[in-house]
Amino acid sequence: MTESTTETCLFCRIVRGEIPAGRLRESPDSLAIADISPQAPHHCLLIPKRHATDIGEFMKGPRAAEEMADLLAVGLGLVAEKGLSERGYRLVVNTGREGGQTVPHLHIHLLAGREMGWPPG
Ligand code: DGP
Repeated sequence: MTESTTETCLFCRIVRGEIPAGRLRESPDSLAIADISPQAPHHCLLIPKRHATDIGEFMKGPRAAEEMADLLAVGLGLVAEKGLSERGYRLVVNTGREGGQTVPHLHIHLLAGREMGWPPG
C-alpha cells in the first residue's frame, strides 16, 4: 500500500466529484457511497472528507472526535433509512497491510443483508 496525497487519493477524488460513485448520504464532513465490489447485499463505505491514511492518522486531527461522530451518524442514518437494525449489520475498519486495507484513506465499511461469519478472514 502506497501513501496518497489528497490530489491523487481515490477517495479524495470521489469526494470532490472527479470520479463518479453511488453517493448515498452526505454531510459537510462525511460522504457515504456504495462499494464498487459489494461483499453483502448492503455494502457502503463511510468516508471522512478530510484525508487521512488510516484511523490512527485521522484521530490526530484537531476535530477528529467531532468528525468521527459525524461519520458514524451518517452511517446510522443509512442503517435507519434501509431498515437494517432489526437483522443487524457490521461496521469494519481495515487498517494497514495485515488488516486488509487497500485504499489508503480512512473508511468504514457498512455491511448488512446476510449472515456474517466470525472470525473474519
Ligand atoms: P479496503 O480494502 O478496506 O481498503 O476497502 C476498499 C474498498 O473500496 C473496497 O471494498 C472496494 C472499494 N473501492 C475501491 N475502488 C472503488 C471505487 O472506485 N469506487 C467505489 N465506490 N468503491 C471502491
